Amino acid sequence: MLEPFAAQVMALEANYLRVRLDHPGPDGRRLLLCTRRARLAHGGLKVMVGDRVGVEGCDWVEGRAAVGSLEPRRNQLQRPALANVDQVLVVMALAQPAIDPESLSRFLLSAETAGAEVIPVLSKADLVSDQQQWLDRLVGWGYQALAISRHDPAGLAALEDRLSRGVAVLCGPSGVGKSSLLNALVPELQLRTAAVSGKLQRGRHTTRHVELHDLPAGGLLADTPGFNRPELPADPELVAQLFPEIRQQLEAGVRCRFRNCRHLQEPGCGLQRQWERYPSYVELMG
Ligand SMILES: Nc1nc2c(ncn2[C@@H]2O[C@H](COP(=O)(O)OP(=O)(O)O)[C@@H](O)[C@H]2O)c(=O)[nH]1
Ligand SMILES: [Mg+2]
Ligand SMILES: [Zn+2]
Repeated sequence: MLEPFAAQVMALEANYLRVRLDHPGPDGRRLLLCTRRARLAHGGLKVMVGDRVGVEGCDWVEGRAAVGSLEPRRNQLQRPALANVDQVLVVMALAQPAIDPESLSRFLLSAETAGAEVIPVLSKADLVSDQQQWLDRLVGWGYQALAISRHDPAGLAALEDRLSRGVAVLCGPSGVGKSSLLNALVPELQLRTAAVSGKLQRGRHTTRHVELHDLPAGGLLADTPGFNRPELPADPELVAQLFPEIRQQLEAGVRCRFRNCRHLQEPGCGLQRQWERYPSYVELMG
């Protein structure tokens, strides 16, 4: 084997990058702790978790090396900061705390900014008797959601089946069970999970960094620190692409008279407007 070796950044630590080699080294080792070559910094490039990199100067005994090059990103998510994402799992609890539709919608729209597949995951299904109502409502938003509970192996298996074996990330507010879900999917992980605290029924922030974990069936999954109000793009040109309700109509051949139709009230706009989130869309188009 000849350097540089292809690898992916699994985690960022103060001055180091933890990377995983695509192919194991001579002693079977795949994880290396790396410094950054100075030329990376000179290019003004900030390495992100999920980045594909070239690794050189390998010390197989100590498990150390250096990252010397960075490949162009397929896509990136701002919050959490993650590159080359295949699937964004937006986790919301069915109860404790109950779903706030506006917050769920905002998380989904924010997740769509990467251009990756977005899967709503409704957690703590064990706490409610009616999950179907929300699953049906999300079909109207353009999504095939999953209802799961960490106590229900069938639900976890259904989620594992949906994972593409690429890079997936758990997003959502704190306290919805993201870390619990990662622990259930990667049993040897003992991530700290916080008890839902006090009247607010919110968990404490216990996940501090973005980090990719190997899933038993293949693929990588990142847990992320919870945050409660994700950002949305200010540019109205980008907003329509964040709504599956619009994308699906355009893919099905709906015609608008203007090339750059804003799908508001333009005469000749073929978009059907009878969908639940249409008023939110209009508001975002400001
Ligand atoms: N009833 C129920 N509680 C859960 C489930 N998953 C997580 N929790 C609880 O929800 C709280 C927050 O969990 P945690 O995984 O730390 O959430 P995170 O902040 O999204 O990572 C903890 O008290 C968990 O015990 C679940 O499937 N069912
Ligand atoms: Mg957590
Ligand atoms: Zn239109």
